Amino acid sequence: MELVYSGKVRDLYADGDNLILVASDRVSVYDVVLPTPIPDKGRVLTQLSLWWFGQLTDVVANHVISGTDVPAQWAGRAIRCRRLRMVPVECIARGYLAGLGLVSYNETGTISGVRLPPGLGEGSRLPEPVFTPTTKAAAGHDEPMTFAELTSLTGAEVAAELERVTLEVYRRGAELAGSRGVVIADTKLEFGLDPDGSLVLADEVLTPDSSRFWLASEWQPGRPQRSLDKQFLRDWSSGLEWDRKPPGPAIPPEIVAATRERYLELYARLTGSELG
Ligand code: PZK
Repeated sequence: MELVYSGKVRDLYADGDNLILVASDRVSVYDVVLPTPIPDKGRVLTQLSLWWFGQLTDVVANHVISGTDVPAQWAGRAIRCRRLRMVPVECIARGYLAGLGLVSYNETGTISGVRLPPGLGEGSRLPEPVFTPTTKAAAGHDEPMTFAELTSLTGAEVAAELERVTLEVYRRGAELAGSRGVVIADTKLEFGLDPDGSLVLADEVLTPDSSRFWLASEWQPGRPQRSLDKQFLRDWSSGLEWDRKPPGPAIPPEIVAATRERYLELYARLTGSELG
């Protein structure tokens, strides 16, 4: 199969008219891919994404053709999907302040043009989830875009639909996760258009690689939150003399095992079943 694109932790292949999206066991910390894989991470992310796509079929159509009709070497961690015309925008919904949303709030009191109340801090819950689209920069960093810029890129109708569907996916995901003790602080979605012009949810959805997951019992606004999936890796790596530039350090076996357990626990907690 032809490799179309290779990302930090995932790869995309073409199979005739279809695409095969493959999640690896690679893991990144501080944006650097480490040399040691986390066994089952690719399976957890793929199966979680497939589960969410299924939960969301009444909200939006998705690109999935099959989670099983994939080459045997990628069984469990690949999705066969329709090739779409992609909307070149990262559609982000934020329900809590973290990352670039926090930076924007501290500088301007706003995110994506939406004024927020004063006195919020790191990890604060927002009064309402906010849609914060960003450009997909070919190289370097993604830039926030205004709703007007989104409109000039996609047209008013698609822009309005992107906002509505992104916020609805976030609300539904956050509500379900919340009932199971998990905070979804924010999430990044990607959409395509099918040949008749209708919006289709693509890529991965509500996984720990595309979203910030916190344990509700640990959430405490006013300080950096503990990451549900990567906190062991962060704690271990922050004790090293590593400048957070490539190459990253090899992960010791006990940290690999603890991180793997966290991914499997996250899957079981959200979906209510163990990953086979
Ligand atoms: C597409 N990406 C990002 C995802 C990677 C890179 N259904 C689709 N149709 C057309 N293009 C894409 C998709 C999807 N999904 C997604 N780039 C193009 C990406 C996964 C692994 F390496």
